[in-house]
Amino acid sequence: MSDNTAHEEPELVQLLTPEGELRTHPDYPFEISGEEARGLYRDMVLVRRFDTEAVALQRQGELGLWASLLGQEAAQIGSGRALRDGDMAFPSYREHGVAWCREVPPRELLGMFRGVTNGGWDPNEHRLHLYTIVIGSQALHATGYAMGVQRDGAVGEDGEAVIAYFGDGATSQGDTNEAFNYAAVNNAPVVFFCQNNQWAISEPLERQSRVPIYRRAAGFGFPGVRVDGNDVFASLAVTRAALDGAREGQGPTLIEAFTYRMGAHTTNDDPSRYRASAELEEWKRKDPISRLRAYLEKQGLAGEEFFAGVEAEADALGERVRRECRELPDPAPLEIFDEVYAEPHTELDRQRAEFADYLASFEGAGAEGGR
Ligand SMILES: Cc1ncc(C[n+]2csc(CCOP(=O)(O)OP(=O)(O)O)c2C)c(N)n1
Ligand SMILES: [Mg+2]
Repeated sequence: MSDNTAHEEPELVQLLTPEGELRTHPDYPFEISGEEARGLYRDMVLVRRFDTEAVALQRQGELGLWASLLGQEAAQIGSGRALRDGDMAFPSYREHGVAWCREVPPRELLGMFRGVTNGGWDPNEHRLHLYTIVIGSQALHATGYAMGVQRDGAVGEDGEAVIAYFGDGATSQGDTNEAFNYAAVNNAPVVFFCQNNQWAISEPLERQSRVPIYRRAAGFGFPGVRVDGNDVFASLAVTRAALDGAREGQGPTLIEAFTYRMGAHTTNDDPSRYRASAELEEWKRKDPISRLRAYLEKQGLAGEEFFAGVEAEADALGERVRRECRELPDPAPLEIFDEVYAEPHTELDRQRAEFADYLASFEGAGAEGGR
């Protein structure tokens, strides 16, 4: 079998090396103030702490499940901070860093994984759609939404752009490929942000694609770019450029953020069964947070006081997350019927009444136990 592409070293946009050195890239001129760089560091540290706490809460039985973002902080914070307030994002289920940038309170994220809500937050308020578990489907939702933006005329320099997040595994889904094609032929203002974390549960990247993921965009007729997903500067610069392109009528871009899932797929998974620990060690050296810390230190942009301050903030966040998680109220059982349909109808009323009778059949619990 001939294969001309799979073994070439693909170009990777990198602005910050694992050693914390700044690089220039001809296509992505980049300048950042000390304040902004410190802000990105703080975001990443706080999001990592939130994630660590959530894993621990699951282990303690407070959450049913958690999907850790460990290792993917730069891809998410870089792209999340590239969004303007009015832009719309469509996440999968691991985008806690993006949710952080969209100011979704951490407890709202925990609600779904605790099983006390079917959603969590108001997508319009936060400009972040609800988490999507059905792999790749949000790429179509984002494309449809972007076509709506186009039809509303909300385009141009000050217009709205849309971003869809999904993983390497999702690129094998029909929905994702349909979204690519639909976005391309309609020139929709959408950015496809693929976090290639090298694994789809236990399936490695080579089971998803014969060519580097970003190159698949060419077949659909739009640009694709591979960015170092552990480099927050590059993730920010590349996403910002793609969003601006979408806004200005240049249509979709596929960004492949080359990164690594440092943890398990979810708390239900044990990666030691299918991947070598040497792989993990190699990626630890590319850690997104330590390279930004190295940059801040080398440039004299932050000292001990700053780092200790962020650490103290992380401790406070951890304490808050643990408390708020335990305080999340259980929903009244009959609420399950409330937001299934926009309008009530007789079949739903019948089901609700039947469930209310069932609840009332328990000793000491009336239908008011439901509502
Ligand atoms: C349509 C569909 N098929 C299968 C699954 C089961 N499933 C859940 S996560 C996952 C792997 C997804 O991998 P990837 O897209 O790389 O995202 P990652 O979990 O690595 O962030 C699969 C197959 C699902 N949720 N939806
Ligand atoms: Mg993956």
